[in-house]
Parts: sequence; structure tokens; C-alpha cells
Amino acid sequence: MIILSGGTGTPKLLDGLKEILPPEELTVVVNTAEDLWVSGNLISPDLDTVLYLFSDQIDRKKWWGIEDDTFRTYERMHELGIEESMKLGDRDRATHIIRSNLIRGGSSLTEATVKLSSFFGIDANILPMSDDPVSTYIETLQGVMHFQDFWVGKHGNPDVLGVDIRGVSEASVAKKVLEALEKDDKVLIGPSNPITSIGPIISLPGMRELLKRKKVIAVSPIIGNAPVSGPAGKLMQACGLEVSSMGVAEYYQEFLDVFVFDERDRADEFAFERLGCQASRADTLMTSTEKSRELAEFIVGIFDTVS
Ligand code: GDP
Ligand code: FO1
Repeated sequence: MIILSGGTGTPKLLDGLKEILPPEELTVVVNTAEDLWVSGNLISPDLDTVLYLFSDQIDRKKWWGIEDDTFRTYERMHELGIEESMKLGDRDRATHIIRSNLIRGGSSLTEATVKLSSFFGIDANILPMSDDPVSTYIETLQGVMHFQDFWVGKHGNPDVLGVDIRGVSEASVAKKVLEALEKDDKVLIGPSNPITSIGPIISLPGMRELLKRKKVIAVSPIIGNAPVSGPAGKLMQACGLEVSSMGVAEYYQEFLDVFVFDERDRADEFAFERLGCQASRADTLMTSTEKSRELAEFIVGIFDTVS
């Protein structure tokens, strides 16, 4: 199975999938459009969250960074008058240093990620969506800013006018992602932010066409009229989408086979079917590994029924 992932909702679902499927059967294609160079190193928040999840290091309270990390370097920089734009943990920073040294030495982001996976003892296939730089910029009433400046620096507060995924139309899908897509016909789009996490992956040249030839299941990150967490609502609205599970399904419509939406959602199953896909209600709120595992089992069951 190939899973398209951001850094929170889909990793929660991966937490369940990794309990029920052998790691060699999981290829995770991760958004890299929120990546940023900080103090000389490349931070890849979504890739790191997935790496830390599979190596059991993730901080499950925040769904980013390493559990029980310390922040001594960040604090020392602050004492010396240097304000880093993201609060980086010491152990997390070691990951960034290793990645960046590999890249400075000529490795691609895919090669660096494969090496990090091996250092962390991970058997699942974790891949960046692309080896080319892609960066999401948010157009706001306070100006245009990198996603991390909007989300971390300004706490997601500025009014949003639009979203620009810079570099995506010149970027290529990573070679290993294409190879995985050749071998596997099951694609799962986890409950990630459709605009800033899944949007960059499906906007890579050729990706939508490839997905049309696959069995695609997507899980809604929206319940009722709001996301479970994060800025998806504000960003969907700015991009002209309805903030609802229907808005998400419409966005994926052209390649979607089955849409899984939450049992608390009052959306009408038949409305999704009019979009040309099957729809299935489930408890999608993953408040524990057990809940993640139950949803994962439900999804694996649906794949067996998709022709
Ligand atoms: P990001 O990279 O940190 O933005 O993470 P993602 O894009 O992977 O995930 C963010 C999305 O996950 C948000 O839109 C949330 O609504 C959604 N999300 C988080 N937890 C859950 C959950 O337990 N269930 C569902 N259905 N969605 C969730
Ligand atoms: N999110 C914050 O709200 N504040 C931070 O200082 C912060 C630091 C940070 C460092 C490493 C990392 O991998 C993620 C970090 N995040 C932080 C999360 C990140 O900004 C976003 O939630 C993701 O990019 C969305 O996927």
C-alpha cells in the first residue's frame, strides 16, 4: 500500500497500519513543501514525524519532534541573541544535521531519507514526494510568507488570501515514488491537510494522472465544518473549497474510488456517490493507537472490496 502523508493526521493512521501490515508492504510518500533551512540545516517536519513514528521516537502530544527531547542548543542560541524561527530539539537537530550533511555531500533527499530510515532501524519504505525543492507560501493580509512563518511565527492568525506551492510545477515526482507506484495499485490518502500536505504531492507533474489508474481511498480530515486540528479550514476556504468532508471529496474527485468520512459527520453518503465514488462512514477520530488500529483495519478491509 502507498500512503500519501503530511505530518499529523496521516501519521496517526500509520500508527495503526504499522500494527497490522508488515513494514515492507508500506510505502509512505511524504509532503516536503513545508521544509525549511534553519541555522544551516534542512528541517523536513513531515518526513521527520513519519521517521520518528516508525522508530517509536515521536512526541505523541505534539505529533512533531522527539519525545522528551531537550532544547539546550535552541536556548543557548536565544541567550546569544539568535532567534531561530522554529523551536528545535537537540536530538531532532541531530537528524537535521545528518540529513543536511548528506545533501551537502551530494546525496538526494531520497537518499538521505533512506539512510536516516536505516540508522533508525525502519523497514517501511519512507520517501519524500520529490527531490526538488518545493515550498508552500501563504498569501495573507500581512503579506506573503513561508508556511512555517505563517504557522509557527504567526500562529496561523493572519487572514489568508491564497496558497502558492512554489516550485511544484517544475519539480519531479521522486524516482523511488514512481517505482513504488508501478508496483502497487493501492493508494491511501490519509486524513491530512488537503491544501498544504496532500496538495503539493498531487500537484507534482503527472501525479494526478498516475492516481487515476490506482485504487484510491481517502480519509476526511474534516468532521462537520472544521478540521480536527490545524489550519486546514482557513486554507481550504481561501482556496475556494467548502470546509466540509464534501469539500475534501470534491478536491480529490478525479481519482477517488472510496471516501471515508466520520460517523459524527452529518454529510449524506449519496452526495459523495454523486461525485462518482463510494462513501463509507467510520469512527475516524484517532485518540489512541487502538483507535488508529481499528480505522486501519477498516480501511484495509475496504481495499479488498475495490475492483
Ligand atoms: P500537518 O502536516 O501537521 O498539517 O499534518 P497533516 O496534514 O498530516 O494533518 C493535519 C490534518 O489532520 C488536519 O486537517 C486535521 O483535521 C487532521 N487530523 C488530525 N487528527 C485527526 C484524527 O484523529 N482524525 C481525522 N479524521 N483527522 C485528523
Ligand atoms: N510547530 C510549532 O507550532 N512551533 C514550533 O516551534 C515548531 C517547531 C518544529 C520543529 C521541528 C519540526 O519538525 C516541527 C516543528 N513544528 C513546530 C511543527 C511544524 O511547524 C508544523 O506543524 C508542520 O510543518 C505541519 O506539518
